[in-house]
Amino acid sequence: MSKVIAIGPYSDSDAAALKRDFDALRLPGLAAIADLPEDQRRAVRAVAFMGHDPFGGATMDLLPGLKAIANFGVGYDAIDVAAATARGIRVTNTPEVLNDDVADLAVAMWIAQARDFEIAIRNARSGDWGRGVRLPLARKASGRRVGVLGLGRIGREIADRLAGFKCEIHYQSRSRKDTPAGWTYHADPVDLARAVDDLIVAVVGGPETEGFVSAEVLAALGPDGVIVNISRGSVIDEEALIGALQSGAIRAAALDVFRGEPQIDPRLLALPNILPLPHIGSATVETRAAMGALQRANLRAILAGQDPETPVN
Ligand code: 8YV
Repeated sequence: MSKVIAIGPYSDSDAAALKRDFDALRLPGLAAIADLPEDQRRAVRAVAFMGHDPFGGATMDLLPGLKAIANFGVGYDAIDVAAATARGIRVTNTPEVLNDDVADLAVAMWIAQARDFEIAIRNARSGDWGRGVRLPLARKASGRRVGVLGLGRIGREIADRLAGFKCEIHYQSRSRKDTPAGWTYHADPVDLARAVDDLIVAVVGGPETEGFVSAEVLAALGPDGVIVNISRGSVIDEEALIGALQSGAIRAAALDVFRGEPQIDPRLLALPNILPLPHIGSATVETRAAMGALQRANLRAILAGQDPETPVN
C-alpha cells in the first residue's frame, strides 16, 4: 500500500520520479482522497502536493497517519499550515529555485506592456504591416520608476533586473531591507504607488495580503501606470482592477495569476489592455525539474525522520 499520495499536474518526469522513489499513488485531486479505501488512507504518511485547491484540516483528518505535505511551489497559501502544525504534520515548499524564472517573466511582462507587444504581434501576423497599417507609438520601458510590492526573494530578483534597465527602484515590504543605495522604501502600498510609474506585485499570497492592491492603490498609480502580477490573484482587488482598466484609471495590466484561476473573469479577458498568462511563472523545464527534486528531497527527509531542507513549519 502506498505511503505517499501525489496530487497535481506533474510533468511526466516528476510523476515517474515520484512513482520510482516513493511508489506514490497518483490522485486527480484532493477530493479523491475521500474515495480511497480506509486502509489506504490510514497507510498514507506524506502528500506530494502541487496545485492551488485549498488543503485544509478536514482533508488532513482523512489521513490520520499523515506526517508531511511537500508542496511543489514556493507559495503555500493553499495549505492551512496552522491546521497542519496542530496535527504534527510538517509542511515544506520549494523556494529559491524558481526565483530567476518568475523574475524573468515579470520583467518580460512589464516590457511587453510598455512596448504593446500584443498589438505589434497582431500587426505583423495579420499582414497589416505589409498593407501599410501604422501602429501607434508604444512607451519606453528603461528608466521608468518602478515599485516592487514585496521585496522578498523573488521581489529582490525583479528589482535587481530592473536596476539593469536603469529604473528608479521603489519597494514596499513589512520592513526596510538592506538594498543598494538609491532604492526607496515605502511602508504603505498607496505611498509606493504614488511614487512610481509602474507596479510589480511580488508579495506572498494568503489572508494577510488579500486585496492589498486596492482601488486606492490603483488610483495612486495613475493613468500612465502598468501593473504586473506574478504573485497570487488574491493580492489584487480584481473588481477594482477591472474598473481601473475599463475607465483608464491605469493604462494596462499584465497578469500571470487570477482569482478563481484557472478560470479568468470574462470581463478581464474582454479588455484590450491586459496581457493574460496561464500561471507560467515557474514553468520551464529546468526550474520545474529543480522544484521536483527539492520536493522529493523534502519528502525523503521527513519519511526518514530527518529535518527537511526547506520547511515551512
Ligand atoms: C506553482 C507557484 O508552484 O511556486 C509557486 O508558488 O505559484 C507556481 O510555481 C506551480 O504553478 C504549480 O502549482
